[in-house]
Amino acid sequence: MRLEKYQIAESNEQLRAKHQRQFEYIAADVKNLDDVMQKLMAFNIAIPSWALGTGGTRFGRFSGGGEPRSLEEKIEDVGLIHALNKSSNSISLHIPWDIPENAASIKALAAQHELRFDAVNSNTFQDQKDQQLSYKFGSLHHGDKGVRRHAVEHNIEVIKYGVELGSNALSVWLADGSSFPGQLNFRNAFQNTLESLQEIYDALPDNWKVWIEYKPYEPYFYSTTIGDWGQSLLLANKLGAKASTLVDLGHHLPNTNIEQIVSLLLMEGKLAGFHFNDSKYGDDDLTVGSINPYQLFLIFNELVEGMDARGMTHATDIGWMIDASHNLKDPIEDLLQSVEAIKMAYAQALLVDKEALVAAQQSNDVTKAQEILQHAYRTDVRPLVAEARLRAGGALQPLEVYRQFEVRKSLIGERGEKTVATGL
Ligand SMILES: [Mn+2]
Repeated sequence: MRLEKYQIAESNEQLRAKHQRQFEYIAADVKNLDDVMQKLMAFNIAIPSWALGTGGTRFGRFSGGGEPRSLEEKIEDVGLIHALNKSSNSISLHIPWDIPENAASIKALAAQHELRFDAVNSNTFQDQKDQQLSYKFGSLHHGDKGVRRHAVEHNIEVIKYGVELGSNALSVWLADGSSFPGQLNFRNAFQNTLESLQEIYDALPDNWKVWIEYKPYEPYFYSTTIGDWGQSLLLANKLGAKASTLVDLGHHLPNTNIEQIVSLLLMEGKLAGFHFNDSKYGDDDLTVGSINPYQLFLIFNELVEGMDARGMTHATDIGWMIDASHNLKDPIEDLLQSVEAIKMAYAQALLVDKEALVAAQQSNDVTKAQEILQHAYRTDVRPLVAEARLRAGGALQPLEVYRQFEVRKSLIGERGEKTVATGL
């Protein structure tokens, strides 16, 4: 299933007059309009291969219809998203859920959809079929050298798949931890993890990076061996320049000030990238911006400020990726909503009057500082984001086009009502 350019153009034509009025209204007040539009058009967010199917809850999985049955079909789904929003030009693979058997043909298929491959993700949180050495008590931190070696070799294999696809980063998330006091010696667990990561680091090609993700709890409930950004940064600093910290928005205890973490990681040159999602209580993996869009804006405000301070290119100097799962919504609709929410927060951050904010901070004008941030946040930037999509060849209203042309119905027709994508 592909959406043709004329279908998107047809829909845009119907909406054009109304859009133009709304765009001109906001554009009149944007000081650096051309710069903002260029940045919005350049900004893309990678789609993870595991987000195209209906994810499970702890208690069960309710498949939607027309889920992708293969890596090829997952690429087609990301292609659909990108055709609509022109903001999702890459796919992040999870090994072994999505092993590219024939890298050349997978790359060619992706290129047909104007897609490339983002970071590859390893998996040492599940035992694979017939696996002799179990990850039940951890992987890279395991007390048994044989288990550690097995996990290291898996990561090196994932790098090899990534090299074939033109990817240049390995993303490592470990479930390693403990559920009961006394179960682990924390120092030994950390040292084992560091040694294992060092072996993986040594296997990285020259232009590659390793991104170290952290998470405070779950699946284990007493300790996690890489539990927070401090532990991740400690490892990244010990490993070297190719290692840095990956921030997953859902991997913090409630009310953590994530924007402050982002600011300091950027200051240290150690912010690798982002896994976007939203949450109310824990690692809920909800649609980005569905629960706390203001926090997302505050994070983007620090990202823009911190990247500008280091002269970084917003679109490409950090890895931007969604990491969410869906058990209620159509995954493609959910992803369209997530990308839209990210671009809105980014657009709002670009509108912050930075000079005025610096002046307010220097004079301790707390009221003014709040006004400046909230003025940007309360600006309806949707016409700006839509205009950027239009100029890039996408749809003014991606979700409406998706529904208008009954894409899911076509996918069910092609793939069937009862299909299950690989993943959790
Ligand atoms: Mn993640």
